[in-house]
Amino acid sequence: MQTELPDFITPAQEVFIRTHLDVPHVDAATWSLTVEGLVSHPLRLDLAALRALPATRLTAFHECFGSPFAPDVPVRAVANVEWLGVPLARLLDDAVPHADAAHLWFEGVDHGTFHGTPDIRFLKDLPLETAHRDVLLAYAMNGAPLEPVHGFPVRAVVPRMFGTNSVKWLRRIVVSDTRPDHLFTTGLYNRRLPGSDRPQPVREVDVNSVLVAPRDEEELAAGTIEVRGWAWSATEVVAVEVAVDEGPWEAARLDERGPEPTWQRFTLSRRWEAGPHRIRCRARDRAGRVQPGPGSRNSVQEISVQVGTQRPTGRTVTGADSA
Ligand SMILES: Nc1nc2c(c(=O)[nH]1)N[C@H]1C(S)=C(S)[C@@H](COP(=O)(O)O)O[C@H]1N2
Ligand SMILES: [Mo]
Repeated sequence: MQTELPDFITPAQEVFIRTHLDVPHVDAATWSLTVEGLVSHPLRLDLAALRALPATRLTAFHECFGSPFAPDVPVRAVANVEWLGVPLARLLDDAVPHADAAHLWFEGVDHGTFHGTPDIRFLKDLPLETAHRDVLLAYAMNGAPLEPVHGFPVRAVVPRMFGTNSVKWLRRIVVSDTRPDHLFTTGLYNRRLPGSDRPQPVREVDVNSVLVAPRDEEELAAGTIEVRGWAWSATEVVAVEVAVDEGPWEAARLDERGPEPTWQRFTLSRRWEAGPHRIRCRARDRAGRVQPGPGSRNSVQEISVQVGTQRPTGRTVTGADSA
């Protein structure tokens, strides 16, 4: 999949949408969020109570893992979003988890049938420590209330992790000493990482990058052309290289990441000869991970362009030109 992503912040209407069940229509007036299970003080907050708590802004990339049935297929569904909400840590501090609490279950309002399993809810879990440190309970995206498809009125946002962990239409957080045995936790969304033979939950994102210009199959005039794109990882991306045709790999200019887990812009300007060309980009992160070749969900992306000797007009060449 290729997306048009010119801006550092992706406008809400261009952010990809992923739902497994039916999109619920949540009435903000009756919605509430509970924190329950192994806690000394169970909580129930309505929207006004949540919004009255001190809020935090977080700009972060947002990436879908792709189909849990095809974990090795690249989808490159990615965006970069400014969230506003309440750190989950605040609610956990109020609720006071018991000493044996180790996992948090996040339950959405949505339910329905998923691949033949009826009556299922969307549920994910995280280690208590991770959730306490990172999770934001977001009620706004890019300065506007969440749209219904993106989880109105409140969703979890788990920075640096695949989007599947960021439960939309959040209604219940259960504090537990065990992981939930559930289709979306122990059933689907598990994978083997390089160097390990045990499947692990789909959590931290891989190092990845996407080309946004030129576009696949674009026709361009010969001369200086700038290649542009975005790179991101669970840690900072420290290098992006671009290869044209057989290479070599050339270092692109790469923006630094800053303190927040955002994506990073890369650009490379070079002169192009007329003819067909292919372009690839590959990112490396601070942990030393590099995007692999074909066969992985974060494989190096490749596009094809056609460079002509004249500026393309988008119209058929006329008789005078072709004579
Ligand atoms: N309740 C609920 N939360 C959910 C999902 C869902 O189906 N139901 N899909 C997940 C997946 S797989 C992704 S990639 C992100 C997508 O968020 P978005 O649609 O706002 O981009 O939401 C996650 N949270
Ligand atoms: Mo996803």
